[in-house]
Amino acid sequence: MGIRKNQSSLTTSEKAAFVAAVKALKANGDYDVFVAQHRAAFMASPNDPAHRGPAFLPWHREYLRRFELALQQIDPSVSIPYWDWTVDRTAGASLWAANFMGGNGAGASRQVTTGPFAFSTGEWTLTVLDPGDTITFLTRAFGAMGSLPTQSAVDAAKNVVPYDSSPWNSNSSTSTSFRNRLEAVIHNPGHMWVGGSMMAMSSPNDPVFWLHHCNIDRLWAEWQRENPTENYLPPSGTPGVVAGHGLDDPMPPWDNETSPPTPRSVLDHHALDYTYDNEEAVSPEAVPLTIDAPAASASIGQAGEVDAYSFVVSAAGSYVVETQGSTDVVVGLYGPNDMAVLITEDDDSGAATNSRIERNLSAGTYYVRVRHYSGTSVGNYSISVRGSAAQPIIPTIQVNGPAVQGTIAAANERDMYTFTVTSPGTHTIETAGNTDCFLTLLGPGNQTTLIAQDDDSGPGTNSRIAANLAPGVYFAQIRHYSPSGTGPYSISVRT
Ligand SMILES: [Cu+2]
Repeated sequence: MGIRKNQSSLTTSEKAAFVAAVKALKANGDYDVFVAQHRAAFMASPNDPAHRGPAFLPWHREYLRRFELALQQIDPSVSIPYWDWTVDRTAGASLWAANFMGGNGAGASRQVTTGPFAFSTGEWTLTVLDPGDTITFLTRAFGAMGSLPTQSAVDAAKNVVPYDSSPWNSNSSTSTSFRNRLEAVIHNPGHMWVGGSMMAMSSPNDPVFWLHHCNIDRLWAEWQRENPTENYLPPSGTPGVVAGHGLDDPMPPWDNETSPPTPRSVLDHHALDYTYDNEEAVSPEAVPLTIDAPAASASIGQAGEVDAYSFVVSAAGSYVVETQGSTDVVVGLYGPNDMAVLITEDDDSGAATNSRIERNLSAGTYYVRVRHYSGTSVGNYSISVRGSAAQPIIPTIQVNGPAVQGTIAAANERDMYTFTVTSPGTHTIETAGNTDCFLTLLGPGNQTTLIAQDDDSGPGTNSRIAANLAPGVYFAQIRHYSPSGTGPYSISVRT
């Protein structure tokens, strides 16, 4: 998996390799195809598939990845570096040195005259220009049109949820649209601060475009990791949304390909086979927790830190993951056996602002991630996992009472219920909902004697058992028909 690094940490030879691959792509003509794709997206306005809409982030993720793969055809060691403008904010940054991006524009024409992309090298002539533009040399005008985003502006943007909101364009509120906040408040100023060629529809003519957008993509990936329950919006077919911006819309200009990219297809950047160099810092090795051991002390020592834990469930049952202390932490529970599968997240169900997750868990390894509710705060906490595998909490179903809501939250989960028969006769135990439940009836008076099992006798794929039962205590166990299936359901008992 390729690692995209902070440009300020690149070695001299890594910088040289990136520059050489970019110039080779320019020489073979492919670079300008990329520039033309970006210009064409803007020129399709008001049907721009790439900007001022929800797909701004997915489109550029796909676009950067294709550019990176093209560079790797030339030199497999190269990845796109990112430019963290919250740190490297002046013309004196090493980013602008003559061995990398070259410097600011000079004179009234703002021509870039230093570095590998200076017109005078004869190797960087702009051929894809905005309509009416005739300048074929790279131009920059640092700071003339605005200032670079600050760390606090980035932090504030990363706290915005949901992903996007109506009207799904540049008018979406920057307090209810993470996408528009990032696009308008963080991304646009980067283009404007560099100025010159970066102001154009053909802005990829300036190679710093890729480093700037790489940082935008990194911030999106961080937001995704910190908000695992916030999904991409909107779904395809949402009225008023420009084609290409719905979750499953093919994204132009790649929409004629056999399996065209969609916003959905790029949501997991690891699946696109790259990662960022700072991800390990916030995804440490999981610290093992022992069930029913005293709480483990820990702390969120840095703003944005995410602590990771794991624990092993050997017997299915009800388990409680809980934090203690005065720090407002948020806990995510993942698994079983897959740290990428989110089971649930909790902020404040525990004492004070602590989090508490109680779940029926099947056997397997589970993962816990702990972060501060505020992306800028730190503090101490402790965390524990308690188990009641021997005596799981068994919810009671009232005969002829309301249906009880349940969820198969994890693969292989078994949910147990109990009900009491007071007068003998036929009792119908039935599930409802869209989840393919499998029902096992056990008893009376124990959880091991099998009375009946059923998969699909109810409506749809629901299960139903009608049994003549004597007075006593009975148990109904629900699992998903598929060992890997999950989903909500309800269960009722009627006479
Ligand atoms: Cu763009």
